[in-house]
Amino acid sequence: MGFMQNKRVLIVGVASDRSIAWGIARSMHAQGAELAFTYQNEKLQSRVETLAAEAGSELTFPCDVSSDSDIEAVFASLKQHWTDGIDAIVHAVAFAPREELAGSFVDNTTREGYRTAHEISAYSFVALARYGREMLRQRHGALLTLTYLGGERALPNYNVMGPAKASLETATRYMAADLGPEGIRVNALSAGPIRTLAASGIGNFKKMLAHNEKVTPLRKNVTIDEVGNVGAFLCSDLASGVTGEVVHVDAGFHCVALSGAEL
Ligand code: NAD
Ligand code: 0WE
Repeated sequence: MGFMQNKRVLIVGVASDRSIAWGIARSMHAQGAELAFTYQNEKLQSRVETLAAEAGSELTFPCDVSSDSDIEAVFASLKQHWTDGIDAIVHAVAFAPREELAGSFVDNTTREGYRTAHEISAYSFVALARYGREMLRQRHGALLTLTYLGGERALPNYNVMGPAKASLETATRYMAADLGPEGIRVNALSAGPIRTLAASGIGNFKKMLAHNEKVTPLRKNVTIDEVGNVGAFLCSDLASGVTGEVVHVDAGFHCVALSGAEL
């Protein structure tokens, strides 16, 4: 029996079969979870429906996370199918204007870009918790978000996404403190770089992956399945004592200052 048997999970952030959210969904499905998915827009609808079917799910709902009414509608619909609540919500969403993910942070970060990055990449996690709170409370559920080391340390081009991830990680701790008394856990998973749609078109991403593979303690890049397994664990009862945590799934990159390979 899988460790997510009888668990009901909402997955927000699948765009393709390379999405980190898809890696998490696949792992959860393998462990027996029942899944529901949202898709950002009609362009992604059929792709998400196909992937959902692969994971044994017919529950897909439109949701642009910048819209409170979209988020509210997702839980209203979900309640019709899952009347006694939900066990987990996975948030794997980020966005900043492309022009701001390159070059000088100070010169290229606009008021509007900063606002957008924070709204879509950080506030949306809080919004999902607000609207999902009652369903999560019913089953002592868990919330999980995806973050990146760029929220802790500066690196080229990540720019405005850095402060947005820092905000997301701090929100994770405040949410853990707020929702803990209701038995709801809140964690973040900090993944190493992975080639997904969100990484496509990022300058030098290929170089970054090649460099990473040489310098991480494990001397490799992580896969969406490796991230997926830890995501499933964090949303399961195996992690019943873990909340407010940021778990790195990055082949150890965060823990070294020099790899030793360059000496
Ligand atoms: P992805 O492109 O597959 O997923 C990003 C998702 O965000 C897409 O499904 C997209 O539809 C969704 N999205 C963007 N704006 C939205 C909106 N307004 N409403 C609803 N959905 C919206 O890329 P990914 O790499 O799987 O990204 C998932 C998460 O993982 C992000 O939070 C990202 O920051 C994080 N992450 C990615 C990496 C990496 O290297 N790929 C590393 C660490 C963390
Ligand atoms: O969080 C991310 C990327 C998120 C992202 C990606 C895009 C591309 C398309 C946010 N907004 C947009 N806007 C778009 O128009 N990652 C962790 C992946 C990533 O992005 C980088 C990285 C890594 C890693 C950008 C620069 C340097 C490293």
